[in-house]
Amino acid sequence: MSAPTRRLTTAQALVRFLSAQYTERDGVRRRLIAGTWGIFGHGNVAGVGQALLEAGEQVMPFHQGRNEQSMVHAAVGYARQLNRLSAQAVTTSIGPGATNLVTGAALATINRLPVLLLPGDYFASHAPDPLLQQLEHPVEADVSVNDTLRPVSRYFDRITRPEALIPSALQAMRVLADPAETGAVTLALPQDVQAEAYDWPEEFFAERVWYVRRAAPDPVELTAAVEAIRSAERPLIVAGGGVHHSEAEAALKAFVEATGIPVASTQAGKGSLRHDHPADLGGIGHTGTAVSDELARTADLVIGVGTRYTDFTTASGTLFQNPAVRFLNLNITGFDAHKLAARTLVCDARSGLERLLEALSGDRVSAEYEAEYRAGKARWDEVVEAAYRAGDENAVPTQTQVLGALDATVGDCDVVINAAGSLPGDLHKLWRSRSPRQYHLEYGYSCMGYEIPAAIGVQQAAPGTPVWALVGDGTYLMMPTEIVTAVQEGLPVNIVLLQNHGYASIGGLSQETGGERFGTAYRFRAADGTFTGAPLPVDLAANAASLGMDVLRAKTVRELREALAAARASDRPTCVYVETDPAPTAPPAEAWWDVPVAETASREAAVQARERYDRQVAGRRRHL
Ligand SMILES: Cc1ncc(C[n+]2csc(CCOP(=O)(O)OP(=O)(O)O)c2C)c(N)n1
Ligand SMILES: [Mg+2]
Repeated sequence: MSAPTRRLTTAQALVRFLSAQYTERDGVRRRLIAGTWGIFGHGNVAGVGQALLEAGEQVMPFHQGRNEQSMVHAAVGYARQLNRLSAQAVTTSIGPGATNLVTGAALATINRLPVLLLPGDYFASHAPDPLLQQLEHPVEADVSVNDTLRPVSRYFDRITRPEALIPSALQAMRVLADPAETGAVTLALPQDVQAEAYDWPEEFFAERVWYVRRAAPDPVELTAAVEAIRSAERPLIVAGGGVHHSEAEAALKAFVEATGIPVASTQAGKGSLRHDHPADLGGIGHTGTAVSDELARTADLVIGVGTRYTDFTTASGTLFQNPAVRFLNLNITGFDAHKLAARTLVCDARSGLERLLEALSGDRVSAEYEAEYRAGKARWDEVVEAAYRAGDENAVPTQTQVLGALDATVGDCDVVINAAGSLPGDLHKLWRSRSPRQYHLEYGYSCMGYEIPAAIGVQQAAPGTPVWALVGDGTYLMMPTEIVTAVQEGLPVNIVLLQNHGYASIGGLSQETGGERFGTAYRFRAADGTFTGAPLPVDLAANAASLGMDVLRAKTVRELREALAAARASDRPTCVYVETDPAPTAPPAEAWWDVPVAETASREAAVQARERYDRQVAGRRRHL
């Protein structure tokens, strides 16, 4: 007797299959692919589009996006909010719809966050070649524009026959659900194959649970790690995004309370401890706090937990200056664990911290060390207070005063989203995270335009939670269009739009590195041809209103506070628009960041910047 089959198109089979996939961790089961974002064109409308229609909203919820890149951002926001235990798919047409995915895919993969990409592709039959939007490679005939997704995907296949979907779909789910491998996963779907019928084995559509394992530490590595911690006098934990992905916050808290070891965090790891925990030192590195960076300079053991050690964290290799410093890296991937020539503990963050704590039994840092970092933390709290405080309620707020007003508005579980501009640095130094999911900084790719679509994904993942997308004017202009989606879906996301007429961040960086702020302000051309004229008469608040948001314009600190409270109380998508005072109220950088400066130049600013640069480079260490 032959096994039962079901006759469906490839696209219908894929949608049915995706709707039956689940993850499970700690006894909790979730849909692996909870919904599908889509924009239709000839590359997917009759295949995946028809299949989604036939499946219906109950089987596979569908969300309409405005731009393929921002659909990926929304999916990434969703997956991050749910600690990678649930993800979304994104279907696109072929050609421009597909290549618009590349930036989003890179962002997902670099941040180690799952998203399933389903771009349409050329006809597997090659019958109508070249079809509209098809790349004709004169030598490699099987290459399509979708091949641009290969380097930014953790798994890639082109499904050139219906039955080829079966092994690839299973591999795709494995990668999405695997904490050590996850990122963007691409199944490119030739247009003709999407619509082709096949007799699928019924078993392909059975419910399948992808168990998200908590890999335990290896006993030999554990013994060595315990020894390293016992013999350290000035240990410092660097908490990265892995703490959140693993939901290891409580284990980390128990570990630091037992050992007294303080925690500094990366952008992805901030909020691993509550900001007012005595062992929480705030951000580390170029955008870190004075207390974190001072401890990093003098630490004899740096314990990285779930961190990739980007240049911002290591101050481009200049931060860890103790000649005796050693590293111990607890990470789910061997790739990250081995960075900085570390001792490794390749395991899940939560299970690793729990096992370390058991094995350490009673070891604690000295009282002097604890008193030292507590005093440093208290000093930094005053820096935050000063940056937040607005003396005059009727004055135009500075950017850090905007953060102060938001700090006074949010509750413990509000989510604050940001990715690029001068805000990430200010937030890393100043934000007081009150809960693990509150601080949502995308700083692996630092992609302008992530914030608004990500807010939609976060809101889908956390209904009822106030969500704030913080955007500069440059970032807003990069990608405001997903506002329409928030309006369409009735999602009450909030945007705080800070107008400072251009790229304050890159302007400042340009100034420091000899570029004299060239090309970073949004201003009219002056008589000399440079962009140094009056600010542009662009009304971004009116733009947000035109896309369907409620808009509140705040001109003073008082108006801002009222507007933020009103936005939080509203059940409509609301934009709080504020022009900021450029007065520098943000604390300066406590550590360097390597941006190479012209080695030869005729302008004095660059010559001086290069002298400063050479002094900084000299401080770089290679940890071997
Ligand atoms: C997509 C993208 N393009 C370029 C950059 C480089 N970049 C980083 S910050 C920035 C300017 C951001 O301007 P705005 O949002 O107004 O924030 P501000 O710097 O004024 O705080 C640019 C161009 C980037 N991070 N992402
Ligand atoms: Mg700006």
